[in-house]
Amino acid sequence: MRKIVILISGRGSNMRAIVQAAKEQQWPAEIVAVISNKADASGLEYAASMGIATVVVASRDFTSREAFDAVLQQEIDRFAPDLVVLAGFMRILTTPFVTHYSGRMLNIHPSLLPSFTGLATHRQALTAGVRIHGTTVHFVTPELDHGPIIAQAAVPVLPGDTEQSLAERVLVQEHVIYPKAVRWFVEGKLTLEGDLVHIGAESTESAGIACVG
Ligand code: NHR
Ligand code: GAR
Repeated sequence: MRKIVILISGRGSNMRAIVQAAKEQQWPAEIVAVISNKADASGLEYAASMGIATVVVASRDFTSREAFDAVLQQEIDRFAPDLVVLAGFMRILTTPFVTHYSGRMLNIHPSLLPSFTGLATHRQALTAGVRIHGTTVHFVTPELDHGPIIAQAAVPVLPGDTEQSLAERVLVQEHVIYPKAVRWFVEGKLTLEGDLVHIGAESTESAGIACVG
């Protein structure tokens, strides 16, 4: 069994989608802990209700990113995970931390990378006037939102869309592609060749989803 630690900051709907898929599809993997940098993250309750260990490392109690990341790393490594999954985790991570989990840490970002890195991606998309928006699962590298891309899903931007309506449409697809990408990782289907991700041949065609509105 591969061991997965999931990091959240809030609602944790992506975490929930991964926990449910692992259970329903009987992955050769176990979610061993859910760790939040915020004590009031509502996703913690769901994780606890599923019998998953929960940990809070409150980022606001730390004066430096280095100190926070050091404790976070210590807490993660107690569970000896094969994979660390960022699921709505809202803190930028330092280079030593990211390097420690090189090739075994994934993130889902709410845009079609390389467009719209950073925060407020749905606002960025509406401001840019793009007709297609979406979400990306990628390996985490020190440079924010620039790691090798594993899977993407595209959704239309519709007339009258608000940040919220667009976020909801994107989130539906996040819950499709993130469990799929994590499953590929635990099944050993992902290989990194430099900056590019290779997926076992039979899976590659479903790594890009286009949702026609
Ligand atoms: N860290 C590294 N080094 N590389 C990445 O690719 C990372 C990362 C940490 C988080 C997720 C990312 C996203 O998907 C992620 C990818 C937080 C911020 C941010 O600016 C930006 C991108 C992401 C996550 N956070 C503020 C900060 O100062 C705090 C914002 C808040 O607390 O609400 O850390 O979008
Ligand atoms: C998701 O849309 C995720 O892509 C995004 O936050 C939401 C978390 O939802 N992540 C970021 O913006 C990272 N900076 P969830 O907590 O319900 O999974």
